[in-house]
Amino acid sequence: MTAGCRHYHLRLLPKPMSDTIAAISTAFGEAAICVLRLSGAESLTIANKIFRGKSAAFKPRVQYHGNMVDETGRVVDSVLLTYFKAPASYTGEDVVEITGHGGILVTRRLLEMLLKRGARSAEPGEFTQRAFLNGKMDLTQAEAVMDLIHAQSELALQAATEQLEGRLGQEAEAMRAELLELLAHLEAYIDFPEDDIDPETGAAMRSRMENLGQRLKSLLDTAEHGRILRSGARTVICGEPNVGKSSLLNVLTGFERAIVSPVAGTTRDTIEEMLHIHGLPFRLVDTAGLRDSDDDIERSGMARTSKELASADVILEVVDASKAKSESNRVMVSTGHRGHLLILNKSDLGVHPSWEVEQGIRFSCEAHEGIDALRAAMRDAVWSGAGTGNNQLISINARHQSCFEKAADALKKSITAMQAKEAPEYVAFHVREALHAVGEVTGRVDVEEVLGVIFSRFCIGK
Ligand SMILES: Nc1nc2c(ncn2[C@@H]2O[C@H](COP(=O)(O)OP(=O)(O)OP(=O)(O)O)[C@@H](O)[C@H]2O)c(=O)[nH]1
Ligand SMILES: [Mg+2]
Repeated sequence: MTAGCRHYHLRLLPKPMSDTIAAISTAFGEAAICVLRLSGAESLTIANKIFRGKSAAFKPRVQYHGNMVDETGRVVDSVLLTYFKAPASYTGEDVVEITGHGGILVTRRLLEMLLKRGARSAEPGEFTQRAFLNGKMDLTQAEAVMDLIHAQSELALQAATEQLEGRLGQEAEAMRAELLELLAHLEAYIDFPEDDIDPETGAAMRSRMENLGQRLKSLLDTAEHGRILRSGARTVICGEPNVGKSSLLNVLTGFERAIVSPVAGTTRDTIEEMLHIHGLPFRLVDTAGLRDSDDDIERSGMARTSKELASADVILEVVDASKAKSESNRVMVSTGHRGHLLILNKSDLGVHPSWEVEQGIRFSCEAHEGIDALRAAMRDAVWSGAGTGNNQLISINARHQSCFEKAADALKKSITAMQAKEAPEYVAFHVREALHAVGEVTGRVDVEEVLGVIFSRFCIGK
């Protein structure tokens, strides 16, 4: 994508595609090479205005060596040029890729030269947007490009790759096709108002709708995994002062991230660090110890701790297990939280018998004991479904979630309407709503057109 990847986002509104766009596609900074990209009908003409090589004719997908020269005839860089002829290119338009030397100044100069010769500076995501608008990929794939770039863990990368290959898009399209057929059946009844939906057809349609509802549900179930893969599982370390919370953060991250000291109340503010465990991203938060205190700063630190706990996916409750369990040892967390893990720290000093009844992980920051068990427990706390089911690597994002929720809702209404023997128009209205919502996932909302195609395959009365 363009340099400035961090600001990359997809713009869904169509923009004029008649012009030729140019951008630096590699990251900003010094590197061995840089890649500039042009897309649009004038790509080759514009590039050729400043490219001086042995050949004046460019075969697609062949690299040509030459010099880039400015308007005074001075050589700016020696480059390789590749031409991709429409529609066989990333964007579906004529594309030219120029590989130059990756100096900051030289890269900028090359872009300036292209802009001077008639290209427009591309907006963030515009190459991918063109690919979508030209039908080279659906919306889920365009989003996967973004996920792929931002992926920071193995599983996130794998999920993005699968989405880029079109797994989610195919599932959405299959559901859309099913909804279209249902709609076609319903429309046939609408066209012949004297016919009621006969009970057998009605039952068959209802079971197809229920089946679709199940498929929507299993996709919706992947939303949580999707959120965790994209932004990390929020993991809060909490416990009384001085039990070893900051030490735990340091052990897990592998460096001295937080200050550790024998003085209770050392950590006043929340400290965050990202780490990866078994291919999953965790956003680890070390917090101020919870205890009664008159100190204002410590109290506001504790207020933050409570706030963090409210939104945590995983809670690592640390206790000093070398000391007897007391009421105050375990005050913080209701063990009803799905991701609650009890860490019996300081086990190198011995574990007091009062802890033996607890389901905790024997741990020692000092002796590095229990790390593997903790890592496995953390993975299981957020990724219980991994390795099972067909949707294990489909992990929908918030936009997909909202579309599928709308679809599931509309489908439920249509099932209720069928059960209540409502008029077919009424059932069809909700099926159409579901169809539209599923279509939004892949960006296919030209429902009328496809309806025509489906109808043409049906004979009257069916
Ligand atoms: N023996 C032993 N000492 C530990 C262990 N973990 C931490 N400590 C010691 O316990 C003390 C407190 O550790 P911290 O990590 O600062 O504890 P904390 O829970 O972050 O404390 P606050 O920030 O004050 O709430 C330090 O002196 C650590 O060296 C352990 O596993 N064994
Ligand atoms: Mg601390």
